[in-house]
Parts: sequence; structure tokens; C-alpha cells
Amino acid sequence: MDNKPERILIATSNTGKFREYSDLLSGIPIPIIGLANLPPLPEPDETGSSFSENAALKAARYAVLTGEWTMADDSGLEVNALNGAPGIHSARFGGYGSDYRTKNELLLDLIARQESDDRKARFVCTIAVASPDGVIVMEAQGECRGVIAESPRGINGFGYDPIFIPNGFEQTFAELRSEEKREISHRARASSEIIRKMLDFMGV
Ligand code: ITT
Repeated sequence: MDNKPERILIATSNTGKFREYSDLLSGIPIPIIGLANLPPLPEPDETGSSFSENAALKAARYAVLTGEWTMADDSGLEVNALNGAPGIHSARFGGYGSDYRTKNELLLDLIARQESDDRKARFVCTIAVASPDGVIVMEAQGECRGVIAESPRGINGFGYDPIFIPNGFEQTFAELRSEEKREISHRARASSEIIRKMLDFMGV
């Protein structure tokens, strides 16, 4: 295994996630590159049965394909009224090709048709870091609890942000400024933990 990373690949094809990581990982003292900096690569199938398995699978696969130190995240939204769905299927919910306006409307319709009106929900994020030979060297997790809004609101962020109201706020993630989301989000919490572990690993 190579000793220490000189740069790190943030392996996501989700531009919303990549934007957030560019900001959240500014405390790491090595350059960050994205998939856009590399020749096109096949996307791995997310065949794991947990956020953790899928994050590890993505990090290891991209590391081996590129020979880079690689960080990947698997994340998603768990809704109580839907017994935790869409969860690890968040990106596939409503069909891979469907846009987020459609996914959000579909999720709200589905919740409205449940007997349970428990709109409590949480965003989950698991980050895995793989060395260039595909060995997972560290992992971190974060969550952000909240409730599902009655209708989509706001234009910031990405994905399910317009329908998620974090605890302690009245606005959805998509109504908050990016600086506010980065204080409390599942990704921010997982990022703080992974930064601590990386600095430790690098002896900084
Ligand atoms: P990569 O696998 O390439 O990273 P992806 O979009 O497929 O991209 P995931 O498999 O982790 O990523 O799916 C996560 C899903 O949950 C995806 O639909 C996201 O849009 C959504 N999601 C995750 N974090 C989010 C956040 O902070 N705000 C809104 N939606 C989020």
C-alpha cells in the first residue's frame, strides 16, 4: 500500500455532492481532484445492502480503476412513514433517469398515501477512503435529523433538499444558504470525522 496520499480523488458523479465536498474538505492539506479531471470511467453498480457497503464498494472500485487515493460517499434519505425508504435506494427512487422534481413529488405522494403520518426523517452519509490498491483505510458516518415538508420549497442545494426541514429550522435545506447547510448536514458531520482521521493518518 502506498504510504501517504499526495492528492485525493472525490469519486462522485453527483455534482451537488462534489460541490459540497470541495468546500467541506478545504481543511485537508492536499489537492482534491474530481472524476471530471480524469478520462471517463464506468460507474460501479451499487450492490451493497448498507450505506457503508456501498461507500466502500465505490471507493475501492474507483481507486483500483484510477490508481488514486479515493474518497466516496453513499448517502440518502430515510423516512419514518416509509419504514426507512428510500434509504440506500435514494438515487434509484422513481427510476434512475427521473429528475428530482419528479422524485420529490413522488415521495410526497407516497407519504400522503401511508396510514402513518410520521414525517420524521434523516439524511445519512457514509464516507469511505481507499488506498490506490483498493483497501479501505478509513470510514466516517454522519446523520442529520428532520422532517419532510408538505411541499417542495427552495432552490439551493440538490436532490431531496427542497423537501427536508432539519430539526431546529423552519426552512428546507434548499431554502438555507450553503453556509448554513454545511454547519449541520449529514455530509458535514461525516466530513469532520474523516478530516480528523485523515490528518491523523497523514501525521499532520
Ligand atoms: P455517486 O454514487 O456517484 O456519488 P449518487 O447521486 O448516485 O452519486 P448515492 O448513490 O449516494 O449518490 O445516492 C444518494 C442519493 O441521495 C442521491 O439521490 C442524492 O441526490 C440524495 N442525497 C444525498 N445527499 C443529499 C443531500 O445532502 N441533499 C439532497 N439529496 C441528497
